[in-house]
Amino acid sequence: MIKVSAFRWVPDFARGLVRDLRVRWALEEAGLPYDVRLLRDGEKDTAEYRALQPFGQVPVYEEDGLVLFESGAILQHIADKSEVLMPRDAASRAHVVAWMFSALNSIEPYVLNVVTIDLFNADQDWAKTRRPAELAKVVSRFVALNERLGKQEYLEAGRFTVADILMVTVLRNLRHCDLVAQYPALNAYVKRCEARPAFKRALDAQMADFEDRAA
Ligand SMILES: N[C@@H](CCC(=O)N[C@@H](CS)C(=O)NCC(=O)O)C(=O)O
Repeated sequence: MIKVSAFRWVPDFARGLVRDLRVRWALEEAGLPYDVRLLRDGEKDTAEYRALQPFGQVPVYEEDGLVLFESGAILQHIADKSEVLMPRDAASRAHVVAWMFSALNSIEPYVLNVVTIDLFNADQDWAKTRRPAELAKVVSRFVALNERLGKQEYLEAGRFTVADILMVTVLRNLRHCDLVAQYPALNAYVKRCEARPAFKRALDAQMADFEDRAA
């Protein structure tokens, strides 16, 4: 049975955003059952876990002796098992992979820079100075994404693919603000993807796995 690592506990602001969600969503879309390895406090930094994930992060994916880290690589591996997630013709596949990299490489870092400012450093002078420039980088990419998604429902291949899982889970990191909502086609795209039953099952499963602790 496939096994995915996840945190037993994270603070509320991170619930529904932790990257095992991407893996759960892809597995749900592909119809592949999985177990979850819930990490207790400190377990991510044990030698045993670091042997699976060198940076002590989630998710780790285990399947019949295969161990993978990096959510993008894990999603590509899952997508290779299911045409639901990845078209089989070479050109379409290459384009979907390009959008996977785009979500992780051209969008996620800029989105996370804004998140880092807004959620962890909003009161700092450096953050106030830096935010407009970081916002501008996100905006320039959102303008392009909004234009594309105004013409087509999904990023590539004329249908939902694994690239959409990555893009939407990246964009969800901005749920604390109205940045995505300012771009109607982009906003509709996120909602369209989040309305998929597989997403709801994945999100419910991640949320159900978190342990409640007294504040
Ligand atoms: N590039 C990695 C990033 C993994 C990552 O940042 N995971 C976070 C949770 S979403 C984590 O484990 N953070 C704890 C830490 O970095 O110590 C991937 O996509 O798998």
